Amino acid sequence: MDDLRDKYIQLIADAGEEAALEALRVQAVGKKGEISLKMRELGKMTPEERQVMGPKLNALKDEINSALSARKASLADAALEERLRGEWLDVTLPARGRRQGSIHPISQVREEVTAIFGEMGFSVAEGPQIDSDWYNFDALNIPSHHPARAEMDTFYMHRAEGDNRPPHVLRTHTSPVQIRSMEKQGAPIRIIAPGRVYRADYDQTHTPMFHQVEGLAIDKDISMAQLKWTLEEFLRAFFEVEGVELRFRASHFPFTEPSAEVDIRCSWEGGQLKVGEGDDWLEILGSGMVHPKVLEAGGIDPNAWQGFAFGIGIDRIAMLKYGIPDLRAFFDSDLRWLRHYGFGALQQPNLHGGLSG
Ligand code: 2U9
Repeated sequence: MDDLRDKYIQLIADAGEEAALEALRVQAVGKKGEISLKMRELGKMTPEERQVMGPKLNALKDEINSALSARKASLADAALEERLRGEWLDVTLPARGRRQGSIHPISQVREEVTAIFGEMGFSVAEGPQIDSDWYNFDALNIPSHHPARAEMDTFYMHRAEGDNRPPHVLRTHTSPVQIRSMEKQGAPIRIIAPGRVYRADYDQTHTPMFHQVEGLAIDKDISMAQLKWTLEEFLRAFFEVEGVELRFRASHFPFTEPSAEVDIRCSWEGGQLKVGEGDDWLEILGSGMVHPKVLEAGGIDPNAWQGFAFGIGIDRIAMLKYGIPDLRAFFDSDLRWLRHYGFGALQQPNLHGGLSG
């Protein structure tokens, strides 16, 4: 009996894993285990022998069960210790930096422009980027022989032989959007049309795709004075300068009459633009009173209505506001350029002029 005890106590102490302990339990105290078989033999013993052996076998069974439980617990403890040794965590390590995206400067400027004109009562109109040459040119008083049509370096859509649909172009300005809005909603109207436009041109200040925002206000008695006020308000809000000063220079566009190019007073000290001070003038946008022929093309009676229109290059005013010298930086996939000008993931100028990120 003592041999049996010593054997199992030793085997239990040597067991290295839970499965081995379970096998030992079956071998010793399971239904057909060594000790259970011995207990069955009690029936064949004399009452005297049974009185001695019975309690001894019961005690042995208890002892083995306790040893099994104790060993099982200590194996579990050891396994936990081992896991904790392998899975330690240094809570003093600096946190891993999160890569954060940020709004593209063009999108940001477009939002700024939309918000400013929105407060003045202009809503946003959108339209197709591929349009017929009628919407892009004829409706804007640019007939086929007109030099402006050639000047605009237009991308024409390819047409298969036998395709008799009117020629389509990548819009060279957002003006077709205003024509479509005039047709759809009639007068009075106050809209801005921001969006992508396309011209075959590529250098430091031109990219084949760029962004414009054009504005249109038509009512019974809209005047140049209201155009001037609107543009002054816009430029003051956009450049965040109280004293913006504008200069209207007579110009010519086929779609407006009279037409004016608008400059703002500025200085270029140390290569940095300051709006509202200095002795320089910077051309910033084009504008004018909508040509009667253009009103007519949009289905609006030029004898009853009149209006102003303007066009602004979003990329250009974004470059001026944020000091980006090369337009191509906006469309280059190498974002280090933009980061350099304050548009990186870590510095994120937001709509309210602050830095976040
Ligand atoms: C309609 C009637 C008139 C929009 C106008 C300009 C003057 C203009 C340029 C600014 C910089 C184009 O992006 S740019 O190169 N635009 O000078 N745009 S008036 O006139 C319109 C538009 C739509 C129905």
